[in-house]
Amino acid sequence: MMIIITAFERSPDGGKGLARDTRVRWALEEAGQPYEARLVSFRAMKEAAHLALHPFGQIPTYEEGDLALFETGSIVLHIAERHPGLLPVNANARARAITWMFAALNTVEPPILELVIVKVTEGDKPWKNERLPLVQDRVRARLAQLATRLGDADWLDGGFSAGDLLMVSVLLRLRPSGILSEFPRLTAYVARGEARPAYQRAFAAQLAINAAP
Ligand code: GTB
Repeated sequence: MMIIITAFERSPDGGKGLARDTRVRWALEEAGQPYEARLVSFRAMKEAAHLALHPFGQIPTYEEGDLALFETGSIVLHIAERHPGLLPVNANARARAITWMFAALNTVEPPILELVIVKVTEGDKPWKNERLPLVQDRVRARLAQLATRLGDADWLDGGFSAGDLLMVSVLLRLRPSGILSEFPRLTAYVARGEARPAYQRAFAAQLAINAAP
């Protein structure tokens, strides 16, 4: 059964890989699963056909036969549970890797999204200049804790896992801010993720769509 995901018809980042379909593509590439991408416009995302797949009118979604999923955490976990390579076999190591998936999405991503909101969505608001340094410092505090835990290891808990896939994906969103480069260990960690052949294929696939004339 062919897997179908949805992605932006034209991502606002022009193909930098920051939209969330990239993490799903990456997981599918790590798992060696072929897939097709159905591209949707911002208008189509809010129409009934897409809302039936995604109640919040967003991308990405995941369809496989009669299964339809939304939320990248759930989609990546689904892929990781069904195919080898993204979660350890040992039960405790597997539970720890899943913990890192939640940590990426529930603890590290929120302040990063807050930063995007202050800079982009609320960029013209009068409170922006007061709020920005506060939010930046909250991001720095999280990154400092993460860098301490990572230490000199290549990955968060032993071998590469779906936890690293989501954590690297979340951290990539920070790169345009310059904050990531304040943390050399995390910069190297993200570079290790990006160097993986599966990430390269996922990145190229979304770029091919977004860089098209
Ligand atoms: N929690 C959900 C998940 O993890 O799946 C969040 C999904 C989500 O935010 N989807 C965004 C979306 O559909 C795309 S990824 N937005 C349209 C809408 O809500 O109407 C967020 C995103 C968008 C653009 C860039 N960019 O251009 O840099 C980066 C990330």
